[in-house]
Amino acid sequence: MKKRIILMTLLGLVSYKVGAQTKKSASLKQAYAKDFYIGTALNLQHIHDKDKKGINIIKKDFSSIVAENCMKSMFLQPVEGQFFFDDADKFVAFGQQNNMFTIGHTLVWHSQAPDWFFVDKDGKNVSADVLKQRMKNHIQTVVSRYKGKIKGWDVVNEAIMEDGSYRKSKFYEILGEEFIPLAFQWAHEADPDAELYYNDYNEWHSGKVQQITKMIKDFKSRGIRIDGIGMQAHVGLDYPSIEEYEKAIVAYANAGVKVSVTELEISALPSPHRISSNVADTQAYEKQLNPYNNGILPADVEAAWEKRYLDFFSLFLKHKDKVERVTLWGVTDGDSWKNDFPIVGRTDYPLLFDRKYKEKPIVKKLIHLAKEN
Ligand code: 9MR
Repeated sequence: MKKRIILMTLLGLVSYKVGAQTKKSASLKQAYAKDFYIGTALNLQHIHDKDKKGINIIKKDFSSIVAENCMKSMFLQPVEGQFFFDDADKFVAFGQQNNMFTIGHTLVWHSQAPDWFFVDKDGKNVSADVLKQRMKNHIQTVVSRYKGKIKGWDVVNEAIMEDGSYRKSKFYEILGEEFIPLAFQWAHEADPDAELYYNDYNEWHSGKVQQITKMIKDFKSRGIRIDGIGMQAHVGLDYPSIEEYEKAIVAYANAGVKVSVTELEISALPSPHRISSNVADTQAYEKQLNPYNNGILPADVEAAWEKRYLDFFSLFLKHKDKVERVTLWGVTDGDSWKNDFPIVGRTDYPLLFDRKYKEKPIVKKLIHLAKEN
């Protein structure tokens, strides 16, 4: 009898441990594997293996990665013809080693392009032919280097404004709207198997939706490859509405492409006066716009913030036939660009892991949500 009791106790302990481990090993990427990739953005600390705790989270919870900064053109080609690939190579190798759906961000973007790209030696705008040749060389050098390894490219980033007009960037000024299809064609030539995306913020504004769906249809009628729209999701507690975001997902899918939710984070701070993700649109610091600078979110704010994550993920699950990937813009709150945007020096709480790398309760809730759907 005594032996039996000891055996039962031991069995109980073992199954408790197994249960605890199963619980511990439940990960976001496993929970959503049947639905879509779950991605995150890697910074240089991750890429150079200096942030071990961050890396452990990335390996456990995410099935897709994108480089937050190191593949932007000012870093890849700071001087004409001189490419710097050290960081990007390490990023891509990490994706390969860990079998992750690896995304390249971004080939053509008005921001963080090197100054030399658009001007001649006298500082004057280059001709259309010269800019085309520079774009083609940049795109094809980068895409062919990672052929077969980068699975999808943000080919063009943030070229269309909320009212549907084209951003008056140097690309547009010198080449007109054709710079977008040209970029897609050159990327496709360099890696015919890579998926190609147009990526932008505030893509739920009706003017933007109209212009982007028109562009997709135009590409398709001309036989130019476009696989998806990257819908950045730098969102807040009260913008945009789920309905607005949903309408846009449906509109892009109806135009014949997949949708990826890119750059997702939900700010827990009071909304700034102007809503934009354009890095140039900063605002002055005001104390009342930085209310939780002691590292603690009040319970009611945390509850509202969790509800927003659950509402968005419920939406993504509802449209899982259209959504290829959902990518968070960073791992921990401490990593997030939102601490300095649109106001420098705030303490925000937008991501799934806290400043001490602790998983927030929302992670288990998102895992549970996936299991229910
Ligand atoms: O998160 C990125 C931040 O570290 C950079 O300073 C900033 C400027 O390049 O870019 C941030 O990422 C942007 C992304 O590349 C494109 N969409 C908007 C993102 C936030 O600005």
